[in-house]
Amino acid sequence: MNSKKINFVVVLLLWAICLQAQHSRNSVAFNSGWFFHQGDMAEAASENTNYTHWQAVLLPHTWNDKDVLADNQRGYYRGVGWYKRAFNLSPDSAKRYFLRFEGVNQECEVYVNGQLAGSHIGGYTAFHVDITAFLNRSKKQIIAIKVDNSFNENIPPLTADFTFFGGIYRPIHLVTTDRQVFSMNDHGASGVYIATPQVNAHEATVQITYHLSNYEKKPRKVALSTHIKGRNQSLYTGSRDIMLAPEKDTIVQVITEGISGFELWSPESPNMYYVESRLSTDGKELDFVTEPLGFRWFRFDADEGFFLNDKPVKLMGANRHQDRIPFGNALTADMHRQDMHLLKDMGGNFFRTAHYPQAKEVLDRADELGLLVWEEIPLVNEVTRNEAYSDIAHQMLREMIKQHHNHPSIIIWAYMNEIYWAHRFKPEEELPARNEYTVSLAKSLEKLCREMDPSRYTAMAMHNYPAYEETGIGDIPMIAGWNLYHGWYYDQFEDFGKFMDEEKRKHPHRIHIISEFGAGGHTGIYSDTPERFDFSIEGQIDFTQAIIQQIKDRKYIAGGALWNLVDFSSESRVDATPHINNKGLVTHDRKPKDAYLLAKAMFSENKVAAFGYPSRNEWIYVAQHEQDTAARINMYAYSNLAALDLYVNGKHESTQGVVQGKATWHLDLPEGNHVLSLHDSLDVPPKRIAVKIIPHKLVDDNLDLTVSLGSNYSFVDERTGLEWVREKEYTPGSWGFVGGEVLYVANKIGTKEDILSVDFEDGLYQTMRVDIDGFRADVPDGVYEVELLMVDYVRKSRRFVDDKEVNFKPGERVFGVLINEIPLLENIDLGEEYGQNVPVRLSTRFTVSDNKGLHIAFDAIKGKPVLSGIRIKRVGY
Ligand code: GCB
Repeated sequence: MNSKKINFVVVLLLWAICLQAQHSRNSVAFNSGWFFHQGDMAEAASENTNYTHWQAVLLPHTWNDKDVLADNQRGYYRGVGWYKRAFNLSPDSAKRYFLRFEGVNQECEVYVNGQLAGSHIGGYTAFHVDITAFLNRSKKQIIAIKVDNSFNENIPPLTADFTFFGGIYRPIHLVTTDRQVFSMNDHGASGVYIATPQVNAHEATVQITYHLSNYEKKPRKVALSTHIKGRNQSLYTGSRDIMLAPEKDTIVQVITEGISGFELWSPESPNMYYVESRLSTDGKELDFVTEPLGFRWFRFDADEGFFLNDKPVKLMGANRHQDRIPFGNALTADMHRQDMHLLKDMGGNFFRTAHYPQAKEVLDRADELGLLVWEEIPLVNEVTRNEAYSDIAHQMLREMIKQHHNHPSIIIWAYMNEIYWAHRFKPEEELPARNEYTVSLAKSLEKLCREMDPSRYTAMAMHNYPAYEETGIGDIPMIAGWNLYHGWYYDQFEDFGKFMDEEKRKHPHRIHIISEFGAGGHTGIYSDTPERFDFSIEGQIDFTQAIIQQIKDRKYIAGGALWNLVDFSSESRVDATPHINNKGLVTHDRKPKDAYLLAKAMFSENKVAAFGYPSRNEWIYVAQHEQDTAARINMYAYSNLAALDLYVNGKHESTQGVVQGKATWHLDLPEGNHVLSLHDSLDVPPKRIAVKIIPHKLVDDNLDLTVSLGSNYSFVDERTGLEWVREKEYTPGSWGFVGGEVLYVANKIGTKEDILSVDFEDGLYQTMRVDIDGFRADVPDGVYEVELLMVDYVRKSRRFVDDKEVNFKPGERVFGVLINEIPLLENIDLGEEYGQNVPVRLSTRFTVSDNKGLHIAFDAIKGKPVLSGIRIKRVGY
């Protein structure tokens, strides 16, 4: 043979091998080439492909990625959006064609060549649409998809603290099969359901239930073969003949006992196996699917907590929302993966898919990384009392359980979150009927879970509200999940333990788990004296530490999931970062906060150590008296070692014990740059910090004093790093406020209202000194620019706001402002001239002479003057 011929044979051989590797089922990603139109459009479903008012998009896609951000508009588009694309396909009459949608929020109609081929309700589970009958014989096919995320009282969730992004936000696949297949019409699932009814460390029984479809008009005999395999290892191969009934599904169970030679699945060793299932006839493959399998068993005990493979495991981790700014919920597989790695690297072994079923990618990674999962359907805050709502809730539960049935990571199915939360807004007389309905819905969902999957536990997440006890709803699920925020929304940290111990006393046989606990943390808010609900990084640290410790101290608490792994979008939420719930352990762009590092230290078994303040490198220290010339800086490190040695600029500073995951140093540092390091053996990168001191006496020629009033924290504008230092009281020769008091609303410092149009500075405007007399700074003679920041706020304590208009309140806050007795403003009426929650920023230039310094005085005429911030900057001599 000449070499050309040899090459030819090799190519042919390779081709043959490739063909063999190709399976009869062909699934291709179908995410490119789409056009999108926001809004409804007559004829959108037609075969017309004039895309004049359409925009080219790549799936996954959401239309709300930008309008949930700070856009000075309340609300986000909830309505119809259309997706359309043409593609070439000459259908083979011996094949079936399906579209597999992994997630579309929340109602969807699929049109193929102008005809409705299928529809789906519910935004968080997958579904299949059989398009075979709608394909043109000619090559060109047009798919148009109508998606609607409008409020619909029949579809959960009705209300919730997260954004209901609309769109085809998870991938689509075009699946081509033969006419005998693993069912494509069983709730968007694979048609293969695996269980291990008996398993120990050496031997297991694997039970596989197959749903098989035959699209032919006559019965067909097929061979069903099953191959259980691990990496380079085969555990079982078997085959049997099955007679498939015509044009309907046949259900077959394959039970194989005595499977051995496997390694168990656990968080430390997540050994995965796969079940390959093949349908064939006369040696020709008809269909092929692969599903995951892990060998493990588990149980919960009311007193002792959770056991995996008979070993006690404290379930510690976080909840995870699926969005990311500025992509909304349209995340790439890599983004989902990144979150799972963050959780694993934090030392977590557990997470809750709050508040809805999540992407396949998430559960695949949970299997592979060894994360135990609580998965739930989105019944949040309240229910609608009608049949349609109940039917859809049941359908969601069925879909979730079927679709994710085979993931060894899943241990809990749940179906309600704080389902009495909205009680507070309902008429009192409605509550008994509402409760009765909710309880019966819970019973029915519970029953469905247990029937469909007796191998998992069931749960419900409750909050500390008496109706759960009064209605007995807490007794329905197998596990009582608790969403608790002691020391954040209410009470003190230690009340958490008291609350749980009381629950344990009342219900000694219940299994308890903490389904949520968390505090807000803003990476621009820092305080040496954190307070409840101030959003300071230190407050988040203290909360996280105190609650984790109390969970660890109680054996009967099976575990806890922090709220939330990530900062997530909640369009109508206010707080220190409007539109975002910032209880994340990492920021929305996935940068760890201190609480993440602390949790890692408290969860991890391997040795860990890290410096605190991962995103802070500059400290401005405010000298408190004339002799105060060194900056007092609190520095933290998080670790699970007993003690840590700190070195400052190469010199040993001190050894500090690690208490509940954290070591603290109070450093006195001169102005300048410093390098902090831990012992070399720990391999922790040194932390470089820059320290500035604002002296007691303001003598600096380049003075630029930026002060946050009425606050217990300093506020960093994260766009530029500009820090507004915490206020102090005026003393002669120095600077500070005169008179007034710190604003508290409902016992929380500052207002937590959305200060309109200044989305990076809300935390600065939100705190203020009320009824302030003035501000003095004994600056040297010269020209100064003086800026005053103030806001008339809405005097309410509320978490969510959907006001569409600015509220004007004339005559309630009228005052004058004088600088060194010269009137700057007379009769300013904040509520009338600007409106509530509208930031007011006034500035002027003023020449200080005769060593008089600056004296800004507020002259109250009606109501109380307010001041949130002041900037004094020297601009001339
Ligand atoms: C809860 C809810 C969750 C909220 C969280 C919070 O209890 O279940 O959806 O986001 O509180 O941050 O207020």
